[in-house]
Amino acid sequence: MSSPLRRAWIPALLLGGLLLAACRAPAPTSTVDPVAAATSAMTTPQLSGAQSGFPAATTAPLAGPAAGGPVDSSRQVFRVAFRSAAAPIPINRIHEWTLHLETADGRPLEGATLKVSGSMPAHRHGMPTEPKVTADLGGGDYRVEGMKFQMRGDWEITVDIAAPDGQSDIATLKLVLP
Ligand SMILES: [Cu+2]
Repeated sequence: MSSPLRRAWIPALLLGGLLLAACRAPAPTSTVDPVAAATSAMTTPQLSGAQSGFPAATTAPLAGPAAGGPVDSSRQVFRVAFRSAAAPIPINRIHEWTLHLETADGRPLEGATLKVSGSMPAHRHGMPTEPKVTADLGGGDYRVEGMKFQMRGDWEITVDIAAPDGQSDIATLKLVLP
């Protein structure tokens, strides 16, 4: 689990009713174990700085945003965008996402069956949770609960999509958590 993670802690406003984060000295570089850091982040929440907004690119990794996409699914059958309820995307905290699905021609995809999972391909591990789609919100929006990232770095979120008309495809959202 060694990882060349950057330890650039950035004092940040904490969301979700947490108190304003106090300014802290930067954590020591290169000696912080990611798991220990994640545990520390749980007791002393510190969210990373990150951009937000919808990048135009559909294939480049999304640089730690709280929202992104749309990206095309692998066979260009669907398009998928996401928004995290917690911004910036937190480390080691369960939070909720909303996925927005469209057909290739831009119509909202309602009534789809989705499976969501996440992985860090370079580390060959997944998320510590199994996210669940808990609501079809209409208009192509779906609520996903149980999102949790235990490490900073490069993630891939895989969305397995089965449309009511029988079409299916897989979309991959690439994400960098700084
Ligand atoms: Cu990892």
